[in-house]
Amino acid sequence: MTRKHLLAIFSCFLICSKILAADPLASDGDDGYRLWLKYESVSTASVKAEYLKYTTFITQPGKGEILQSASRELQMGLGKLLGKTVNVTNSSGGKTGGIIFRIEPGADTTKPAEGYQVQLSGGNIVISSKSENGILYGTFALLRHMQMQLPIKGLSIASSPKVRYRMLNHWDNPDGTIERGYAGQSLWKWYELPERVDPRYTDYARANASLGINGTVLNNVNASARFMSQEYIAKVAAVANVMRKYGIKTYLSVYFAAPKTLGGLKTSDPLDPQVRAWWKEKVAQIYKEIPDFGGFLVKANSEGEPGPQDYGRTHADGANMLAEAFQPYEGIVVWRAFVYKADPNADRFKAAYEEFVPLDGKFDPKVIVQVKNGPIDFQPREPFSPLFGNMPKTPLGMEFQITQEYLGFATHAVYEAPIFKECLDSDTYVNGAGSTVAKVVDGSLHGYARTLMAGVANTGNSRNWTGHPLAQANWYAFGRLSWDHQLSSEQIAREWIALTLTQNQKASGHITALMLRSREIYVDYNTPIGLSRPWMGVHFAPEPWQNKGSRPDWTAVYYHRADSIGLGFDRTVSGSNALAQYRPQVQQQWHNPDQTPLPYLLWFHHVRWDKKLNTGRTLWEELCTRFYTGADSVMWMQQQWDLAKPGLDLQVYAEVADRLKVQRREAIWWRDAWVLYLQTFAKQPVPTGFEPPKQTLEEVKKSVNVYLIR
Ligand code: BDP
Repeated sequence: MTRKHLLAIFSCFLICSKILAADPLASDGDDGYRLWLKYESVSTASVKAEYLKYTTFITQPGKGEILQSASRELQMGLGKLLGKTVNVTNSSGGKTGGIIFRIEPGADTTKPAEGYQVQLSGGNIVISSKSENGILYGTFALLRHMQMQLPIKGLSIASSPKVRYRMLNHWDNPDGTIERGYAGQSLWKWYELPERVDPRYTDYARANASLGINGTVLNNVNASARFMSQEYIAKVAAVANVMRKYGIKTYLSVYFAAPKTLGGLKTSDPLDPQVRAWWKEKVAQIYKEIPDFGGFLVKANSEGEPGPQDYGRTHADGANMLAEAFQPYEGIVVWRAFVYKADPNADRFKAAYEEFVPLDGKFDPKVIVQVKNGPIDFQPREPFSPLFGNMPKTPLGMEFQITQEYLGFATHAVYEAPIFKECLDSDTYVNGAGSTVAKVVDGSLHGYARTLMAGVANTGNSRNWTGHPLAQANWYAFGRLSWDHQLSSEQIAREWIALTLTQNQKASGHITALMLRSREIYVDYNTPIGLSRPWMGVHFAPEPWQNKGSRPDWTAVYYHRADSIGLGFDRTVSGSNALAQYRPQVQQQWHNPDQTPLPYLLWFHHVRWDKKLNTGRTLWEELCTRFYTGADSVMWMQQQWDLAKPGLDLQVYAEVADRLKVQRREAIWWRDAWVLYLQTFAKQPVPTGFEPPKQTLEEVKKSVNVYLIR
């Protein structure tokens, strides 16, 4: 090699390294991995000085592994927040200026064991609880307080969970794919477990524990029987060993026919003694490996999954058989109520109620029935499920979906706290006014001993966990609400923004506004005035014209019922009468089309195209107004995001800005698809003031087909 060559290589190296160094997006940006546990250096000097005074030591009584996680987290957090190393001692020796963990065994037994208090006492910060879990939650609360740079003076936080089982449901498959997952592959690397335990599992557990989540179901509800094999139980045990340190119990979804397919029995009939013995043995085998195993989650006789009805038995027969296997242990059985039969004349809305209400009081006390928030399926907006309140003798758990199956996957920014809150705050009127869904779920209405809130996870192995950076807020919001459903959407958004994105007040204001309006904007361009779209397929592209499916409720036309007269599903007494499943006060809100609030109108009524709504516009005009203003409001979201830019990390800014561009394009896609398709029935022009779609219906259909092929 000549000197000239060497020089050329050297100067090329210099230029390349300059380019790399000059590119802050590629090298210096926030990749989102740390979520809301960033622990960035405290920037306000006076606050920092105060924090330094109270963090000279950590006192941890005993060697419990959850306490160790708490002190490890504190050491790490304080190291980053304050740039100091803090030692852990087993006694304060009367010193002041430290953080003391205080377990209070046998204290007030009426308080739930996981509650905690964090307060200034005797010159120390004292974190007290009746349980190690509570100390861990208190530790995270203190770290949250410090990350938000709040004053130590007058520090007094007391909190306890309103719901006992707060869990994520992963719809992850053994091959690494995730059903309805949009953030990469599964976090669980089954092929390398149990020997290699990915350190990321610890960060997953930290993130959940920081919100108070205490359970995780590792596999898809459309479950593989493989998880019941000895090989997989050993793998699950390795993951459970990590979760345990953070107070998280591990659960599995089960395949109801496993006794037959895996165990080689002739049947999986829940009343068959051999089948019952098989499950008992299986559960015992699991507890040998995982002594704190959480329990089973079951999807049975739903969307082709096997279940007790295959043998002429009921959901209660199936659930109780499994509950029997759990009698010697703490574990529970979570039985899902997501069922609907392939009956061409039925209304899917009514199915879960019809199957489950007659079984009220027939379930073993170890069973919790898990109900999706709405009667159909995680739509952008649904009325609350009429099951809530109508099974007073059976604990009903809430199932929310955090992953954005119907909310634009990982490209649309939709903050979900308002969806969760809307359902929790709905009044069922079962015991008079104020009988909210939240009170059903937290057990205060019917006195359920076991209470549950589950969220279908939106995590994957994307570096930032959730694909869309703002989707982290949905994981966060679910966790915070499962602990305390009284928190407001705005409070949670502000907290998440401060911990994750920025503490710049102006930027935070713009992002809060964007987040709080994002769901309504999405509904407007996607499914306004009570439209829904749970038809088969990828659940992403607009296909309101889809009219072929192996069953009627797997088509789009089944749901919107557009015809030459009007639009919407008549669920009043003149139609399917699904409304009758609600209490009279609820029926009253929705039975008269003139008084039904617009967000629910087409859920319950078939409305004429030319009907004047209370906005002064006809149905057709109102629909167009929503589709157009919804799609245009994405530009408003873009503006808000741009205004926040000075307070944001550049990598995060750019990533969200790009995704918003995609959202804008796809919002127009949705708008045009609906407007052009519905126009074939309404036979009216797009109202003045709105520019008619540039494409034809055929062109939109083609673009959707191309999408579906891909
Ligand atoms: C639907 C999903 C499907 C799930 C099902 C369920 O499209 O993938 O398996 O719910 O919850 O929303 O079981």
